[in-house]
Amino acid sequence: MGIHTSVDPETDTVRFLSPEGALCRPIPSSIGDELLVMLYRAMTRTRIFDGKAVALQRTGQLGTFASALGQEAVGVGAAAAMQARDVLAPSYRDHGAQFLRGMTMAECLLYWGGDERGSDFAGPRLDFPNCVPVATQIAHAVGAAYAFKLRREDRVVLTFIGDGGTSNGGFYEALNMAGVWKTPAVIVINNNGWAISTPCARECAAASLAQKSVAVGIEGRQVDGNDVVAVYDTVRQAIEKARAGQGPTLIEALTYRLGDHTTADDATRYRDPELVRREWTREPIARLRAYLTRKGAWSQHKEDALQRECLEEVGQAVNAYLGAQPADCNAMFDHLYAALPASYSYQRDMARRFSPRNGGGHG
Ligand SMILES: Cc1ncc(C[n+]2csc(CCOP(=O)(O)OP(=O)(O)O)c2C)c(N)n1
Repeated sequence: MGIHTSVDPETDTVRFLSPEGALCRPIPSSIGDELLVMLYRAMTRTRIFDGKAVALQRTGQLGTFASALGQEAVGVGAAAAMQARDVLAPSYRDHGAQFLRGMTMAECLLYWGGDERGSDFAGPRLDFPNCVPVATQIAHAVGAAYAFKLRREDRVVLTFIGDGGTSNGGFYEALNMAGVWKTPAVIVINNNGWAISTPCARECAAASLAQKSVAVGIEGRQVDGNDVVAVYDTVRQAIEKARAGQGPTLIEALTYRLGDHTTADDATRYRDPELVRREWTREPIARLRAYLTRKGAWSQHKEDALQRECLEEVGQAVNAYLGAQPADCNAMFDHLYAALPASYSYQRDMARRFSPRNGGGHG
């Protein structure tokens, strides 16, 4: 693969489905209706979960939450292209991908409820936990991928980063080493237009974020991140390439954050509602539904059944989360150090003393 001199945001963007759900070009024959329906179901599941998680936070039952509203195609499309033996290194907005990997909804709620047991996935044991420090997950992903290469293991690491995260120095450093070591890593930039209240154009003057691959000698691609088929197909090719020993790929997925940054944010304070309304006409779920419905592969009856099924699943997860025995106060000190430093030991002793579980709380 030659070094790209540019990635043209107008002409090089991979897209199969238009915002109206019409075909822009033929979908590869390897992507059948069964797979498309699976992707549709996974995106819908994520959206229904998001709605409930925000409601839980608003009613004081969840600490905070970063919704993936509008960006479901990026996480779902990318994770669907992975094998079980591959490893996911997620950021804090990637539960759509994590659900497909086998993280449960109850685990996700525990995590956002401040309980570290939510990061101890029963399913994908080797996937990384959520990374809140911006851009640090790229170094983790590239490091793990380098280890797989050194051990000659047939595994690929996939990681996500936001548009704002690509302005962080850690992103460049990790990307640089991914290129030098030719690690089997796929780095997906979730360009949702915003780093909290900072629009993408205010943090980077490049014509595209995919271009950042050029400086480190790796392949860069840009896809319509609201088209789950484009995300899936591009990530699948990048994973196959990485598995074949041909190195990493940087993929920029162009999407839009339809919700607030997190539940601690109010996006109406800095966004034009007219623009947000326009973005709602491009969102990924309605787009795929329109395509599938026109093909006869989806119907109102199936939609109603799916909505019921997802609400039921989310309801059960909420019950499991709310019914979970609170974590012991020692838990927050348990996995930090082999030998706890004195200042932390003191804090742990105080926590134990004041813990209601130990009959404390009154000093
Ligand atoms: C190292 C670091 N610096 C600052 C923050 C505070 N912070 C949290 S999210 C965020 C913006 C990230 O924006 P982007 O990468 O575009 O991702 P998005 O939230 O849009 O998915 C910042 C600055 C942080 N979590 N970590």
